[in-house]
Amino acid sequence: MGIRHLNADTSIEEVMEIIDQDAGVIIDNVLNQSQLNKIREELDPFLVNTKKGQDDFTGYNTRRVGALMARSPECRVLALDPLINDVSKKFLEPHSDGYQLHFTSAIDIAPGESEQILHRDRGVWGGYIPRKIETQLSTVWAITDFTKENGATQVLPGSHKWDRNREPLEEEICFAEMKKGSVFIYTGSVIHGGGANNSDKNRLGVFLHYAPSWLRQEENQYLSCPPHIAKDLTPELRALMGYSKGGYVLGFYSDPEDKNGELESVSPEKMFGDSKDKYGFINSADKLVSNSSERK
Ligand SMILES: O=C(O)CCC(=O)C(=O)O
Ligand SMILES: [Fe+2]
Repeated sequence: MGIRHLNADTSIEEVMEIIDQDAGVIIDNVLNQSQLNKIREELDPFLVNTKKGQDDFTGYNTRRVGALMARSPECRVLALDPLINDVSKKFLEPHSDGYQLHFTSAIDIAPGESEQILHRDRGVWGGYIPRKIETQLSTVWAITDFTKENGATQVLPGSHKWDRNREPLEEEICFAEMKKGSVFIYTGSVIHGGGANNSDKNRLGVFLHYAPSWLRQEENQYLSCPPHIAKDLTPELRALMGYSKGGYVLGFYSDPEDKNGELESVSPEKMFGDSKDKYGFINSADKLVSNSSERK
């Protein structure tokens, strides 16, 4: 079994079908060369001085650069990609009233790196979330080609349905091999890990992950892209990053300087003068109470 590939003009139905079966799928050739060049130019100044990882998980020959919404205008375009956002919505909203950007990282695997420990990304929440709730929709945008030789992500398609203790066999491991400009979509429940780089060139991917709006984000978006930078982003992107509410009162803020009562218990959208607040009013008190116990 390998990882299936779809064309860039694929339908959301095809993507969802494969995600359901394999928990991973590649969409070929989405980005053009000029977009790839821009991403390179925007990330290189940060990648060049970043220290390599320091343990078996982050890799001793791998560089990771975050805060991509603040640092890279082109990565903002990727975060808002319409197909990816449709897939995130469909995949995550059965267990949430919304979804948010959860993690941004450029992962640059240098020659000589060994395989990353295989894992399920949902482990960041400590294993407390029932498996029936999908917690993450992830993307890896290939900025260089991804090959088995240069460290393409290792993946165990279908492992989202395995018993939690089932260990992968060597021969079950597949590789997210793809041309630069393609995107690998996978879920928080599939076993995967970075590959070993046995080539003489670096492998660079832009990782953008999404999660239900009620979960704590892996990368703190408010510190990685603070308000003085976020003010220049689009309202749509800000809302996706969490500068918005995730429910009637979830994620409100009060401006500590405000003595006029104007920015008291309001949606973060107000900070930027946006009037939108999807959860500004409760539909009914009954619904609010009934939603507070477990939904089937
Ligand atoms: O670099 C890769 O291909 C995968 C990285 C990864 O899975 C992680 O750091 O969680
Ligand atoms: Fe991972």
